Amino acid sequence: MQDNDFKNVLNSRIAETERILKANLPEENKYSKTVRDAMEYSLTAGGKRLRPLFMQAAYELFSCGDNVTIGYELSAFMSAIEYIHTYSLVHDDLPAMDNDEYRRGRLTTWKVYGDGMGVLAGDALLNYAFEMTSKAALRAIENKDPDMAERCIRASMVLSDKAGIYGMIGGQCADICAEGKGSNVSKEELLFIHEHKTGCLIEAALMVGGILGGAGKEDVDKLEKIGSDIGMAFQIRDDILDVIGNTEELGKKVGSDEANQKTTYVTLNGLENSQKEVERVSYEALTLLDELPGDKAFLNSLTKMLIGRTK
Ligand code: GRG
Repeated sequence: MQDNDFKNVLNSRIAETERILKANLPEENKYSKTVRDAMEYSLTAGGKRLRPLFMQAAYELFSCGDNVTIGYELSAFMSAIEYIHTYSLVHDDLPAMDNDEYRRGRLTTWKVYGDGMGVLAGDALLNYAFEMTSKAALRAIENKDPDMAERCIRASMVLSDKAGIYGMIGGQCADICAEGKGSNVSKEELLFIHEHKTGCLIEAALMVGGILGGAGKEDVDKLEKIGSDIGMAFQIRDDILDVIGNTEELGKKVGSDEANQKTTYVTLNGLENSQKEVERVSYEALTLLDELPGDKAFLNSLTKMLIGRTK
């Protein structure tokens, strides 16, 4: 895909994703308005929307090719994964975790609404994500589409598995436990943290897209491996950006890993080798992507864009 074509498609997909994310938010209620506002605040603060974009692109590989209309089920799951991702950031920024005041260039949710409301907004986003995926399954049953209902249930299982104790929460736990160890964190431990905290949700995005689109087990396994590689490249690049990045562009402080004497891929392997690893695992993902059906041009360009990302 030509650079300009890719940028145009990317921008229009981000705009459509943002429309869906907002449209799918829960109704307002006067007594729970504050938490609803905090959910919306955290969700509409920008962000790259990578997980829904990856999900949509994987879905398209197995349905009718490029630019498929986003139907009810895909819209529900694209929203659910971004709600889960947003909840994880809202909770990660809390005083009890990273105590961060800025994210995506704006004050963090707890800084605006208070830490109690920050906890609740994260909880509400997580609960609401699975309300959406359950509704999608129920609607398919009511529409007498057992095949789609089964896909929704399988996709929901993957999402809960990858976001929970076996996935992102497990990774966050390992990360918190490693904090006290300063620079005495082993490479094995660090890879576990990266794979789980960052990789699992990217794996889920691709797997859910594939499952909803009708992919068989073998292809879903390949999507999982591709997600794992992209997640690893993404996180190593994140470690690099914490050293060479620009606060304005990133929308958050840089240099925090060094200030916290944190072990990162960069502290273990140096900047140059870290970027080489970003490229190696990204190309591994691209090679595996070639084995999947459908038009891979958008997924290919999206993965390549992340190799040198600056935000
Ligand atoms: C609190 C359960 C719980 C988990 C938190 C995601 C996470 C785990 C912590 C956030 C801190 C961090 C550096 C995570 C690594 C993953 C990562 C780079 C997240 C940011 O994802 P982007 O860059 O964010 O896609 P945007 O803002 O673009 O949506």
